[in-house]
Amino acid sequence: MKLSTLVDLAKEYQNICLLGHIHPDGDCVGATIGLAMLLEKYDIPSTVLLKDLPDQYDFLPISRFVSDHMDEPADLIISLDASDPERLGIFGQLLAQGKKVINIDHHMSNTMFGDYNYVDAEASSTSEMVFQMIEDFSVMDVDIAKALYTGILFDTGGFKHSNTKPSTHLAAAKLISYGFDFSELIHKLFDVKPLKAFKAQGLAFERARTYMNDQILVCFLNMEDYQTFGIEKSDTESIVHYMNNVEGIEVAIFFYAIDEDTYKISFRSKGTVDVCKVAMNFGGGGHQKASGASIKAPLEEAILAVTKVVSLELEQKT
Ligand SMILES: [Mn+2]
Repeated sequence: MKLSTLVDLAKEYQNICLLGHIHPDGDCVGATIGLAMLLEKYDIPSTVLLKDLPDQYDFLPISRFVSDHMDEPADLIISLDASDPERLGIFGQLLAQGKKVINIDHHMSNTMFGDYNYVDAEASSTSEMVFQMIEDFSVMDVDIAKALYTGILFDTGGFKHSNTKPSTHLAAAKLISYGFDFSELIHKLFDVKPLKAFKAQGLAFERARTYMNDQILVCFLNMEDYQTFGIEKSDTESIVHYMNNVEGIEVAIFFYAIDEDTYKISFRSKGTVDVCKVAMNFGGGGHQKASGASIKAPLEEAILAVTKVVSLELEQKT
C-alpha cells in the first residue's frame, strides 16, 4: 500500500485511530507516531491509542497524538505492528466498531484480520514498511524521520539482527539525512537503563539453567522479584537478548511473571529452531528467531512444558 492510497482512503473517514500492540515497543511507537505525523501533513487528524507507554520514547511527540481512548467512535482503524487482534489488548474491541480496518504488520504469524492487509514478513519492522509507503518525500521532516528510525533501530537491534536488509540500511541512510543526533538516539534506546533494570538482569542471570547439553538457556523473574525491586516489563526487555549471546546456546528462553502462576515467555533462537513455531504451541507468535507467548502454570511446570517442546524441536533438527 502506498501512502497516497492510504491518504485517499483516510479522507473518507472522520475518526481515524492508529492502534499499536500491548506493551508498546520501539517499532510499535515509531510506526504509529510516524504514520500519525505523515497523515497530519495531509490534514488528516488521527489519534494513536497506546497503553503503558514507557517514558523511554519521550523524544517523540507522544502527547500530540497518544491517548488511552477515543472521544468519538473510530470509523477507520489502522493497526500497526500487531499480528492479531488479541495483541491489541483492550483496544482490540474497537475493531468491531471500526467501519474499516487496515492491518499493517511484518509478523509472519499475522492472521490477516483487516479489511486491507498490508503484511510483509520480510520487512525488518513495521516502521520500515511505513517508510516504504512514502512516495513523495516533500512531506518528510526530521520528527517523522526520527520516529521511523526509532522503529527500525529497535526491531533490528541496532541493525544487528538478520532481518536487516540492504533496504533497511538504505531507509536508515535516508532517514538520518534529515539531521538528528542518531548516536544519542541509539544510546538512549539501547544503553541507558534504570538501576532496577540492572538489578533485575543480575537476578535473572544468576538463575540461569541449561538443558540439552547447554544448548537451551532458561532464566526467569517471578512476582516476588517485581515487588522487591519495583521492576516493570520495560526493565526486563534486554534480558533475553543477553541470554542469546551466550556461546553455544541455540535457544534462549526467558520467563517473567505477569500474575501469580502466569508467565510471559520470550524466545530467541540462533536459527536452528523456529521459535515462532514453538511460541505458537503456547498461543503466541512472532518471528523465526524471536518470538513470545504466555503460559498459565506454576513456574516449574511452565519451564518443563516449554523446554520439552524446544528440546523436541532441537532433537529433530540436529
Ligand atoms: Mn515490529
